[in-house]
Amino acid sequence: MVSYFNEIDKINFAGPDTEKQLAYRYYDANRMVLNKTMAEHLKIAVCYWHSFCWHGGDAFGAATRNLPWEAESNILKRYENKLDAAIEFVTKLGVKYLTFHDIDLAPEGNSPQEYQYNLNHMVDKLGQKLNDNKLQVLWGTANAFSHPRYMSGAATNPNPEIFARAAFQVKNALTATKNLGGLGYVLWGGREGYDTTLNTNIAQELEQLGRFLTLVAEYKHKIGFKGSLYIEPKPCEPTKRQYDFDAATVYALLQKFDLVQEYKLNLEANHATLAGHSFTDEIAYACANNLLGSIDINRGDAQNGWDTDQFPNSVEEMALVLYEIFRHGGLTNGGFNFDAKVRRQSNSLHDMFYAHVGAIDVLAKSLLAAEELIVNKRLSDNISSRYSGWQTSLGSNILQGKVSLEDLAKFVVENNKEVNPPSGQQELCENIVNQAIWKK
Ligand code: XUL
Ligand code: CO
Repeated sequence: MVSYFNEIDKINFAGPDTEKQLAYRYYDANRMVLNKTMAEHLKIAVCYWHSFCWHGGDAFGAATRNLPWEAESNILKRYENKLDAAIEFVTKLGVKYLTFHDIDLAPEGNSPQEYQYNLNHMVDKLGQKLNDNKLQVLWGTANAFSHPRYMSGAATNPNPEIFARAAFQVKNALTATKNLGGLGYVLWGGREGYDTTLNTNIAQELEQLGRFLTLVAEYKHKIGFKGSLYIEPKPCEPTKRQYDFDAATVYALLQKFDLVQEYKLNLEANHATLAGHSFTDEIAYACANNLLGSIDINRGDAQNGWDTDQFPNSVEEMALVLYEIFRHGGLTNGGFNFDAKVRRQSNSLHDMFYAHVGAIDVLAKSLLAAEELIVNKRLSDNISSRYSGWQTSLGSNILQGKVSLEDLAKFVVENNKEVNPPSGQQELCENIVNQAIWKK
């Protein structure tokens, strides 16, 4: 087997004082944190598409990245080489999970039959590699947005034959994910949205989307897939407005189509910021509604509002994100998928290592800060005391529906006293977070 990264050794934990660049300063896979190892909590995944498929092109320029696994004329062999590169990369990085789209893994071919043949072929190869290297699929998905047939959407296309074609892909990709023992399956809306209301029947398209999501959930149960189904919200890009805009919009869709029990959310940092939310707020909303499933971890650029998919590099931001996730018990089938790509000018294969190693350390350091906040309970004690009034008979009677608006009005008149609101202590809370980050 060819090595694509032969100058790189396996990346190990070396502690915060190491001088080595390709070493972990904080990510110590077997370190116990909140009763589990770091690796078990984070379930870090490398995504196939950005690292092994993307050539570095952008809207203004051509490829900048030379991917040596593509120097092969036989197309199936080319995809087998790509698989070798992916497995070498994740094993050297020391992480356990991969994520992929159907057509990242196998060539699409020129007919549905060829698509199926190629996918089955590559699933066999991947299954073998996963076994040999003790790796797992965090989630699989289908790319129903790149091919020109999907230019007006997949499930929300005006043409039912395109709907059927997307169903064909999702059926195959979900079956493949199940056969590979994947922990989850993602539906990202791709082009499920519109560019102008002038040519769009929104009510019709929403009905189609609801039907599609229902068909996928039914099929999941039919084949006995035990993993989780996730929807990945994104407000726009590629379309002007997407139907899965953010966590709250997807929650409304799930309720409308009676699918709340079937889907959780795969929340992506850069998608939340495009929707105008901080990532922590988006996660908090999902947790409050029992919808958190998995995380696509990346970041945008604060000045240019598009999906730059950069690797996370701020412990200040990430500590809040991880605290929010872990104070609600962490992820079950989900993990942290690096849906992130190196910059177009980072055209050495080594840049992929620098990117992942640095970002994994950011996650690990942030997890330690989250642990400190959860264990010292200063923030959660503050919340408990702020809301303690709801434990009194007045509070519980209100929430249990035992009092009417008139009862409350009478209570206020009889009680006749002004409430002195206590401090919300935001600055103190923010100091407590920084102290947890700075703690050795
Ligand atoms: C696009 C995006 C996708 C999904 C999977 O912005 O995030 O890569 O994660 O289709
Ligand atoms: Co994503």
